[in-house]
Amino acid sequence: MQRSEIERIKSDFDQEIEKASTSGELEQVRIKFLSRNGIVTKLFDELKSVPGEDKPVFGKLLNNLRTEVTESFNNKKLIIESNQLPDSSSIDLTLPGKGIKIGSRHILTQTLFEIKSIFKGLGFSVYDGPELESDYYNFEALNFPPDHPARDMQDTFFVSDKFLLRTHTTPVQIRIMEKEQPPIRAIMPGRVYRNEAISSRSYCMFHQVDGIYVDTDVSFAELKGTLVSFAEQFYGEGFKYRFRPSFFPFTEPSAEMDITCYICKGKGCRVCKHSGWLEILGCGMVDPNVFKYVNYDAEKYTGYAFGMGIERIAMLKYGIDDIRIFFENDLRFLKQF
Ligand code: 2NL
Repeated sequence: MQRSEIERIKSDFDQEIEKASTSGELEQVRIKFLSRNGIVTKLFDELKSVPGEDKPVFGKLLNNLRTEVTESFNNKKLIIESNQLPDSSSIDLTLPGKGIKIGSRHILTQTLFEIKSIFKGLGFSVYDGPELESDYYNFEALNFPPDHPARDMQDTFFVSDKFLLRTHTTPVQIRIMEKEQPPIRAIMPGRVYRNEAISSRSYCMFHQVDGIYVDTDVSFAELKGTLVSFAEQFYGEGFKYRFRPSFFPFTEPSAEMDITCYICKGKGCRVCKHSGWLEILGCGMVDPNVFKYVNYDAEKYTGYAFGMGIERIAMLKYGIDDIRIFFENDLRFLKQF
């Protein structure tokens, strides 16, 4: 055994451990130098044939070699392992996960859900109808005289002579009455379109809920009772209400319902234009002319009907002063609900 041999083995090992870059290559180095038949282990066997007086010197050299080789092997092992993906046993399943951000329903959808649920509780069914309507369902069957201003091109998006984007959800009522016989108790929520100048108060598209109840002996008192019950559930109790005479082509008599402005509690503010009242919906007794179009016996049946704009209701409830903000998808607005 010679000192130079030990030094050569050390420098061979250094070169090979430097080159090893995977745990497979590292294992090859371990087998070559450190296993039971490895080069370093074998050197210890050769120590037996070293003359007695040289033994302490070579024993020390070999021990140093083994310590250095083992140490640099372990260091390299740590480096290679830390670059690899952790195996499943090193994943801490008790760490808190990354939160998934979920969205929320649009404030108009929330308002609509609430309105629907209140009317369902009062015995109404919910119906749906087409947004592309015919002039017949949108106007004629609802008793709009041929020269009524609402038929004017300025208010209505006509698609052709006969077809248009519905200006209210009331035409769905006609479709239901054509198919079903009284008693009918139904609401129709949906999107409607108006060809109006866009401002903070009106937009070219909005949402409406229309309701109707037809049976024998339906009275205006029942209409009031139903709508007051709706308002109490939607706005909470403790407000005053009033019905003012109004006009719609499809109801006679017609009325609009006001409730105490709950922003100022009736004292007068910007939202209620200093009147203390908020108009929340239009209503009336179904005009017998409408019954003629759907072949209902106007002598036998009476009905009440009402309609409300969902944007308007939400604006009043939450103090929103510009209708356009509902459709801008600005998260700073949407996140508040
Ligand atoms: C409003 C007013 C209203 C109706 C809708 C209706 C339906 C049939 C017959 C008669 Cl089938 N009327 N619906 C009645 C009165 C008013 O809506 O201001 N809507 C936003």
